[in-house]
Amino acid sequence: MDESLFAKLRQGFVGREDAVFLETIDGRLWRYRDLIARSAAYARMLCDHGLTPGDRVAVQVEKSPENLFLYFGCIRAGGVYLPLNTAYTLAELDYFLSDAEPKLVVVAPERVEAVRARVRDAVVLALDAQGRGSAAEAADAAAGDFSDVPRSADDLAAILYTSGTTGRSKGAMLTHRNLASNALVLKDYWRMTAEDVLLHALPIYHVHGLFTATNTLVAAGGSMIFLPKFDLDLIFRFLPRATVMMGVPTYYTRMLADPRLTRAAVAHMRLFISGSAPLLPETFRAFQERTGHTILERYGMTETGMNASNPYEGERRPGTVGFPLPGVEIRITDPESGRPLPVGEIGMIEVRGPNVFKGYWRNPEKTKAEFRPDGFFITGDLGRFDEKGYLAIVGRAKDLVISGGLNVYPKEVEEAIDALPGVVESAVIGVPHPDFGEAVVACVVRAPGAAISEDAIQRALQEKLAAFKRPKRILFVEELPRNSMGKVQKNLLRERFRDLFAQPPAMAGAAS
Ligand code: MCA
Ligand code: AMP
Repeated sequence: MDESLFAKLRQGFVGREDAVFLETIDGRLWRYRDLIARSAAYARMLCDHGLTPGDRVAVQVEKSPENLFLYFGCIRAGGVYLPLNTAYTLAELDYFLSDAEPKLVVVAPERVEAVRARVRDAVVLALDAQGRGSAAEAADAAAGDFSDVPRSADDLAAILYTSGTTGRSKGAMLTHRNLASNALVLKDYWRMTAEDVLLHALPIYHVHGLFTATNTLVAAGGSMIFLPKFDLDLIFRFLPRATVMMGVPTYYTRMLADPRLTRAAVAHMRLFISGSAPLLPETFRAFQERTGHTILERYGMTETGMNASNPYEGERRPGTVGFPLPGVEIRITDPESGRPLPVGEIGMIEVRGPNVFKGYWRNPEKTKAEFRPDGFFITGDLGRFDEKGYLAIVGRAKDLVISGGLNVYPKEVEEAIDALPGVVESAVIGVPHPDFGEAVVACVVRAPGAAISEDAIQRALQEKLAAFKRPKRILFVEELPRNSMGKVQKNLLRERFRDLFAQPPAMAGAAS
C-alpha cells in the first residue's frame, strides 16, 4: 500500500478536483486539478534530472505557488524535501549543502552560479519569486501524467535543519508517517473542512507554514489565499474572505497595533491559531476584547510537528498550549533522571507519537542523546500540566532565543562575534521585545585597548549570519558574570537588560 504523504492528503480533495486550492493576491486561481498536474510536472522533471527515491532536494526560494508544487512534486517522486530559509547567507548555505548532499538544489536565479561552484555533483536550478526560472521551465517541458513513487510510512519525506545548542545544525528527518499523521489529526482537531479559506501569510520553509498550514489545509480540501509574506495591508484586505489564519505571536501583536483590527474586519473568520513562540496572555486578552475571537494556541517543534493544542470547543486557556493531540503522549520528567513528575510540577517536556521524527540526519549520537530508551523525545522545553490537563510551557532548558517565531541559537552568534579581532568573548541573550517577543542582544567584552564598535561588529556579521540572527543591539560590558564553575550566568544578563527595548530607543544607551 502506498503510505506516501501525498496519497494521504489526496483523500482530502478526491472527487473535488475543480475546487479552488490556492489564490494569489493578484487574483490568479489554482484548482486542485492544477495542484495534481503541476506537482506531477515537477515530479517528472526531478526524475528526469536523475532523482531516485531518498535523494534530497534542497530548496531556497521565495514563496510562490510554484514553490509549493515543487514541494509536492518532490514528495510524489519519492524525494526528500529540504527547505531553507531565504535569509540564509551563502556561508550558511554551505553547511547544509555539504551535510545533506542533495541531488538537486533549487535557488533564486541570482544564486545559481555561486551554488553551482559549491556543489560538485548536484543539479542546480532556479526559481524566482514569480515562480519563473529553469526549474519551472523544466517542469513545463516535463508536463504529463506521473505515477507516484510508492513510499512506506517510515520513508523520509523531508529534512528540516534545526540549529544545535552546541555544534552544528542538525537535520531533523521527518517521515511520511510524521507529516501525514499530523495533518490528519490537525484537520479534525481544528475542524478544517473544504469550506475553509486559510489566510496563508507564513513563510513556507518551516514546519509552521509548510506542514501545519499547507498540509492540514490540503488534507481538508480547503482553499487558501496565499500571501507572499506577512503584511498588514494584505492581511486586512483578505481577512473579510478568510475563515482561518495561522501565525506567530508577532502577527497578532502587529495586528493589534493596527486600528483596522475591528470586530467587523474579522466577522467572516472562524479561527485564529498561534504558535512557534509563547503568546503573551495580554495579547490573548487584548485580541479577545477587540475582536471577540479567542486565539487558539498550540505547541510544536521542527522535530515533532504539532504536539499539543488548545481545544476547538471548550476553554482555550491563556498561557497554555492545551492538551496533547490525539495519538501524542506528553509527559513531564525530571530533566536529570528522566523520572516522571506528578501533575503540577515543572520539568522537561517529553513527547512520543507518530509525529515524532526518525532522528537526526547522519547523527546517531545526537539522536541517541535526545531520546529516552522508551522512545520519548526530550524536547528541551520546560513545562507543567495543570489540574485540568492543560500544558503550560514555562521555560527552556536549551539556550535558544525565539525572535518573531524564528529560532536563533546564541552559540552560533557568539562564535561569529568571538572570531572578530578585538573581541575577547561574548554572550548572546534574548531580551523581551515589543514586536519580536524576544530580541537577540549580544554582550561583548572587548580586548584592552580595542576600539571595535557596534557598527563594525554588525558589518562583519552581515556576510556570516542571516539578518534575523544578527543582534538588534550590541552592548559592551567589562566582563561576563560567571558562576563558581566558570559558566556564564546568562540569567543575570537577561535580568540586567530586560528593559532594553521597553525604553524609548534614544534612552537605550550602551551598558558601560
Ligand atoms: C525579519 N527580521 C527579523 C525577523 N524577521 N529579525 C528578528 N526576528 C525575526 N523574526 C529582520 C529583517 O531581516 C530586517 O532586518 C528587520 O528584521 C526588519 O524586518 P521586518 O520588516 O520587521 O520583518 P518582516 O519581514 O516583517 O518579518 C517579521 C516576521 C517574520 C513577519 C515576524 O519574521 C515571520 O514571518 N516570522 C515567522 C517565522 C515562522 O514561520 N516561524 C515558524 C517556525 P534588516 O533591517 O537588517 O534587513 S516553525 C516552528 O517554530 C515550530 C515548528 C512551530 O511550533 O511552529
Ligand atoms: P523550532 O525548533 O523552530 O521548531 O522551534 C520549536 C520551539 O518553539 C519549541 O521547542 C518551543 O520552545 C517553541 N514553541 C513552539 N510553540 C510554542 C508555544 N505555543 N509557546 C511557547 N513556545 C513555543
